Amino acid sequence: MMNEINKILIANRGEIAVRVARGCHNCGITAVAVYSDPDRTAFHVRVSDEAYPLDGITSAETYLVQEKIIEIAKSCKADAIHPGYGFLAENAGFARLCAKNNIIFIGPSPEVIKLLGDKLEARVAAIKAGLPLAPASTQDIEDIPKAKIEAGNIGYPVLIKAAAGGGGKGMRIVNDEDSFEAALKMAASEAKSAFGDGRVYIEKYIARPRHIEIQIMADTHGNVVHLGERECSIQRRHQKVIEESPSAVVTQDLRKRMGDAAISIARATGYVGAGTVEFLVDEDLNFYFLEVNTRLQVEHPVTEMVTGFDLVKEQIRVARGHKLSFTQEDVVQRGHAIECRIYAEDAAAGFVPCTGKLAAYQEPAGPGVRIDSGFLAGDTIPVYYDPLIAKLVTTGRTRETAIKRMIRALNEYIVHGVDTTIPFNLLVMENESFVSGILSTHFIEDEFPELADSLSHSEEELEISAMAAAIIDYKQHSKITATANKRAETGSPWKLSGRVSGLRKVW
Ligand code: MV4
Repeated sequence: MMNEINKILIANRGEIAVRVARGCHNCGITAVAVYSDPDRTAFHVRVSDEAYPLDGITSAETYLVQEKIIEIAKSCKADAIHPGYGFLAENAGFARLCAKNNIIFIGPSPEVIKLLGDKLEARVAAIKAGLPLAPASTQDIEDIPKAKIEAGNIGYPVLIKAAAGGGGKGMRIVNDEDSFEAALKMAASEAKSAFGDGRVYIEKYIARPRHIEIQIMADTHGNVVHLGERECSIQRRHQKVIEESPSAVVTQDLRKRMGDAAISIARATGYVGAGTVEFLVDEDLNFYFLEVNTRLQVEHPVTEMVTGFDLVKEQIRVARGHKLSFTQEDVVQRGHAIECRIYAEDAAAGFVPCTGKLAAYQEPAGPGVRIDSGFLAGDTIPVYYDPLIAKLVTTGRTRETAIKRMIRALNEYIVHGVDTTIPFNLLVMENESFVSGILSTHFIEDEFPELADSLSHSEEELEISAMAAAIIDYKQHSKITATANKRAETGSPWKLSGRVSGLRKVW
């Protein structure tokens, strides 16, 4: 059952589209880009062999329109679609639509995407596969008195999670029985309006956990392997900022147990392709299953750097129906890799996007430096999408060397025209707790308490600001032709939107 793949349509933009195009070229495959109006001259378009317009501006008009992408794939005779991450990557309906049109979707089957996308079903699968989980309610909550009894049995504090959520969306911590009922109702109604699915469940709240995930790869011949862990504890608003492999706390024994657990759920669900099994690790190094991400993740390069495998190339092998190019015995983590995400954001103002023109842009290089980026000097970072500019990865024989190289590379990085998270990343690299490997998902609040206020912007506030920034950007475009010059005079539309007013710079 070999599938011929000579041409792949990349249904994404930015650094991941560039990364996938490189993977295609490493396999001798033609890479096809699609692009929105603002991305017409983007780097991902330039590195691809063919490119087709999606005619529109926002994600909802372009990268998310399944029919447009399928239409282009058919007319250019692409054999497969790689979704990257975000957009259509974990969309079971899109994977099904690809199959219906005889196009290979590079990822697991629609059934597996759907099953693991439902956090309650994923939990059931994990229990069946024998994975350790935090104590939790067994089903979604229907009856409030019953739920209260369950919460009491689990023991406060508990965390209410949305079945359709994931990535931290729609979660609520409840510290005592008195606040339980109101929190439950709020969580359910938020989940209903955010996901169209109000099902929620209760889990024991694990205090100060680390977020450690296992990379898995599975082929269609029954081979399932893990490629060790990534520690992703440093995050804000459930968005990761810095990731590394190996984790400072994972021993060979813990790695084997977490890896075996990840392989078990992959086998139990019939997983195919690249995936990530997320765990929380508590202060006593107990680990608890969280969820499975059915995509190639942003932070996959740290795994590539310590294992030496090209994950996109392996994804393509699997999609072709070939066996993985290696077995579990071949997987050895060598040295250390750290990734800093370079966002066009003002970290001091609570990581608010700060898009605009990269008036000057020069990436660092040298021993132990890898950069996956989506932009070139002179490019404008559009307001409409994720403001990730690049991922800076450094490696070394030891964690200490990787950190030193990261400091050197961050200092070498030249970005003029937008604020970036480079200064914040530098502060972390020089932070005593980070250097000692003392991490938790509360790292940023703990170590940078002055950011706490601005980090508590609600999802709603951020969304309103994003809309305001887009409107201002649109107006600037329609009024004048020399947008770049105008933008230089007026500054970032995010700032004009008033989002950052009243917020204080802390460095
Ligand atoms: C938790 C938790 C504590 N206890 N579950 C957030 C993302 C989503 N995948 C699950 N998350 C959490 N689940 C229990 N039972 C704490 C978090 C959590 C978190 C997890 C990983 C990375 C960052 C986080 C930040 C805050 C909370």
